[in-house]
Amino acid sequence: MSTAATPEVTPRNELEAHWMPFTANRQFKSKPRILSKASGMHYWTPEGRQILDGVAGLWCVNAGHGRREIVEAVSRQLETMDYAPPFQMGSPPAFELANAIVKLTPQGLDHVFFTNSGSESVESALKIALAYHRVRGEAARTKLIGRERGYHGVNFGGLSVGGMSAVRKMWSGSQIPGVDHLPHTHDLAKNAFSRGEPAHGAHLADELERLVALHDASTIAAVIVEPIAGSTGVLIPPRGYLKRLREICDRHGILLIFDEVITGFGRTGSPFAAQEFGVTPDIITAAKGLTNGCVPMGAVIVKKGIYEAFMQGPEGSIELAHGYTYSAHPTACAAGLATLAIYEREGLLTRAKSLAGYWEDAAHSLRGLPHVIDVRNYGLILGLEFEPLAGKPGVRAFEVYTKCFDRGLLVRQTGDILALSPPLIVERTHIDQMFGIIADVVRSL
Ligand code: PXG
Repeated sequence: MSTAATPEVTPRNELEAHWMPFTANRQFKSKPRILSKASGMHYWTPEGRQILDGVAGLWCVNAGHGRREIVEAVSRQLETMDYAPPFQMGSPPAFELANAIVKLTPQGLDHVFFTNSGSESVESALKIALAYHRVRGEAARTKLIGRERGYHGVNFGGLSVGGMSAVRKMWSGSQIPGVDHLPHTHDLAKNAFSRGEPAHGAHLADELERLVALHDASTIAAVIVEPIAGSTGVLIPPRGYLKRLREICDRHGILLIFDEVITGFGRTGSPFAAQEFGVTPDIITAAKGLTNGCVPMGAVIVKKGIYEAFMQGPEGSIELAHGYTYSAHPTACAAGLATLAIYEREGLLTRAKSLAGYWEDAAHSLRGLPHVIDVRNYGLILGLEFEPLAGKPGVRAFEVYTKCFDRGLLVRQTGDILALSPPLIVERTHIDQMFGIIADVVRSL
């Protein structure tokens, strides 16, 4: 027994103060999973157990962990200048990073607005879309269209255009008005075990025509979709679907926003999914891989015409009343510049393409294992879906998740789906190891 004078600090007590995000706090705190060190493709637990990183942290550490060049760039920047106000002032790394980003984006997307996360990128993009129509004299275009099973972060705009019921329901009465949703594209009956883009479902883009007919194009500002939906379980776009969305948006003067928070920076085999799928949106939202996950940062990249629409009125007027204290933070910019330099030097933004075939074969070797009802993949992404346990949705995949961790592999679980998205430095031996562990765990269920 502990005494009042010398309280016994149990591990659980030490963990209590931190209200953990998107975490089953009580379950976690009774059986914690702690990571305390990382290098290359691996994490280590405090006890020294090595964990292979199958998810690049959380879809962000694309160049692998502990990259010396980023550490040194951040440290140099902190010593040179720790902070500079971003409003009405500028700092060199901000302009350098914006220039470096627009070299990677599809042609025509050449202006960058900096944020600090994916959620902030989404909020900024939605606000820019609404304001864009307004400054052009189309102020009635206030409606935003998202998609079922979309995830666009946790702030009110992103929550409202998002389509993840578990994330929305607590705030169902408090979402922003004027939002509608396209149907999701997940169709296991027709597309299970597709390799790459599923064949069936391009027609679902035509649902946008129905929403246009319902609301009238003159009231719709923008459509926002993830090219590949990540958080709701890796939903690959049906062949031709994104192109059709683009055509319908063009027909009706609606802006198309690609939320590339997870698909940006090489995940699909191209710098951005827009290039991979040959569809150019008007706005791209990004974050995560921009700084290799080292320093929080996001970006909204817009077409020239959008930026230019704002550059009017008195020259001394602030064109967009929006921004954050930490927009274009010098430390984040330094991390971003060092990260993009690594991506370029090591060819990481297209490396997923050369490994995609090997990845796909390894992934589809899981077909036929007990309870596996779908395997889907694109670039260096895997979605593995299990038949839910009767009356206990998510429990089966969570068991796989924890057993993988016990066996030394970090994966990501959402509902009854497991997602994999390893650092882009992954080697074939790591891929073999990942799928070997998953297969063993699934066989042991
Ligand atoms: N948009 C997309 C497409 C995302 O995937 C966000 C916005 C929000 O980013 P921030 O930086 O505010 O978290 C995300 C975030 C998962 C998982 O397990 C994915 C995300 C976050 C947490 C978990 O797939 N993506």
